Amino acid sequence: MTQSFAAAGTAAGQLAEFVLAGDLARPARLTVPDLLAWPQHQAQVAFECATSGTQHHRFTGPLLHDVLTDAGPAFDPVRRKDRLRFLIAVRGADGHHALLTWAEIDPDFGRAPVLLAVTLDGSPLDRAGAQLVLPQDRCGARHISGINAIRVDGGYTA
Ligand SMILES: Nc1nc2c(c(=O)[nH]1)N[C@H]1C(S)=C(S)[C@@H](COP(=O)(O)O)O[C@H]1N2
Ligand SMILES: [Mo]
Repeated sequence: MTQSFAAAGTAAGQLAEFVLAGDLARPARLTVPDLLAWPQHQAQVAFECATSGTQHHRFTGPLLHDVLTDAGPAFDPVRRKDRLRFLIAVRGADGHHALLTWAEIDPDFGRAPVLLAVTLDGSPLDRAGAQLVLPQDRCGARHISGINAIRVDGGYTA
């Protein structure tokens, strides 16, 4: 089974989509073409993989922060401390997953320019599904391809 077409559980010819859910005022289902509605950014990245060595790729897409902000996360936007307990869980259709904190991508905190990529080396990801891109990572493991779910969770406490 090739990862790209299994990615978001779609048959060939259909658009992949992912579920955006959790503590959000406006949960959504988004296709890769839907992601063109936000300002597009570009990232030229190099990352190391433990099994396949160093890879170089160019990605374009919206900032994860912009897309999630428009979904209405359940914190008070003027109280910065309110965001600090929010987590973002991202999952690929093959079950590969990773957690980010909201603060990691927030312009007031870590400001990581994390993308939801819609193209990879110039090719659209419409059928393969959106890809998480973390230009700041040395290791490629968080570059989740074939995203099928993103969950924002504000319930985390120690
Ligand atoms: N959905 C999914 N995305 C994934 C992985 C995976 O197993 N599943 N592996 C990660 C790892 S370990 C690396 S190094 C990069 C690049 O992997 P590739 O060479 O298989 O594209 O993708 C990441 N994204
Ligand atoms: Mo890897």
